[in-house]
Amino acid sequence: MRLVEAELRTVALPLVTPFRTSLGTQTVRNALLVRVLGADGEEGWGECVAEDEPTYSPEYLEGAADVIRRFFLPALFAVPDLDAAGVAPVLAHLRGYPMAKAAVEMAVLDAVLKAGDTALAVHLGGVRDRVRVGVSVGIAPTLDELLDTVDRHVSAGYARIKLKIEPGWDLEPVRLVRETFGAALMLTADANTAYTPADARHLSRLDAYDLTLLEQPYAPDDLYGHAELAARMETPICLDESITSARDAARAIRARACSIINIKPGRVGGYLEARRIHDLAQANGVPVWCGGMLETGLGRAANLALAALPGFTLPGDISATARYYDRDITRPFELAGDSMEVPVGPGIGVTPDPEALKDLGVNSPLQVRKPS
Ligand code: OSB
Ligand code: MG
Repeated sequence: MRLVEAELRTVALPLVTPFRTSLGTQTVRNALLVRVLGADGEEGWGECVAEDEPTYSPEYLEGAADVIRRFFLPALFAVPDLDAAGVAPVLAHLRGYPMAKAAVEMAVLDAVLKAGDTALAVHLGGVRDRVRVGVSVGIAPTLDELLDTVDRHVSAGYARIKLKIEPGWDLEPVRLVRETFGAALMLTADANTAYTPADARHLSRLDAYDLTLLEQPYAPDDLYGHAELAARMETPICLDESITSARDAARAIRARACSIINIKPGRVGGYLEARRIHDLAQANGVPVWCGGMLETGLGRAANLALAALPGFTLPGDISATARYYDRDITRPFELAGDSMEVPVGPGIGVTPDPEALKDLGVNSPLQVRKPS
């Protein structure tokens, strides 16, 4: 396609319950959306998963919007025939900002696939029409409230429960959930970098609770620490924040810093790099699963397509719309048994509802046009 125009806008989706992790508490998801238009009327949508503040990753929403407008779009306007695979190479000389790059690539991917009447799952090589999914459960005000929340999600049918942990909220909630729900519950824990290697002995006590994995206990750059912990613990170590590219993934596997990888397309610069990590992990016998960033229906639809690839053998952080929002910008996504259906429509399979964009929008769309 020949890119002629793009629009950037932010929508604010209040969360149904506050989401607390070791990094902070979120009550609203502000999402940056990218709409691209081609010379032949092609239209595509992308979602940037950068959060309000640079806590989970160095990116933040306003910074992402700025780098897209100021640098990415001018570089892409200059390409006469742009396809999705061309986006990353054109932006490669601009360092960093994987979440901003992923959003733009997603929009171009959606536009090109919609124009060609191909579903994203088919394009990526998906082999499933439904994928098993889990819920990421935030740090609760009390253990009783945690048990209530987990009970609700287990009763709803979710295939796996992930507990957010931090120092002071780790062994006890994990033990209680394991004892209350029994050995059959697939249970994991995510520390979002809240520990250091000085906590290795303490974390090893999690081995008593048969977790499927422990996600990102240490700092993103501490591959060596994760390798030491992985050697010491029976619980498999999974990396999230540490993996921002296929090259990172190769290094982490080689260093034995993890035996499972959480793949988030935004964190790694897009769905195409996400697929490369999937392929590499599969070649190395490393299971992967699709992480989440409290996406709107746009990102959720695309994540379901990614999770249809064969190496995504563990349930993803892709929950039903109702677990996040009363009102989304797309049609709602629902749980069917312990799974969700992979969208079959062209592109990412959904488009935002103009009414919802109007009602939830926090600014008017910023239009950026190719200079003539
Ligand atoms: O670490 O996986 C994480 C949400 C925001 C930032 C980081 C993480 C998360 C989640 C939520 O765990 C996953 C979801 O979207 O349901
Ligand atoms: Mg995580």
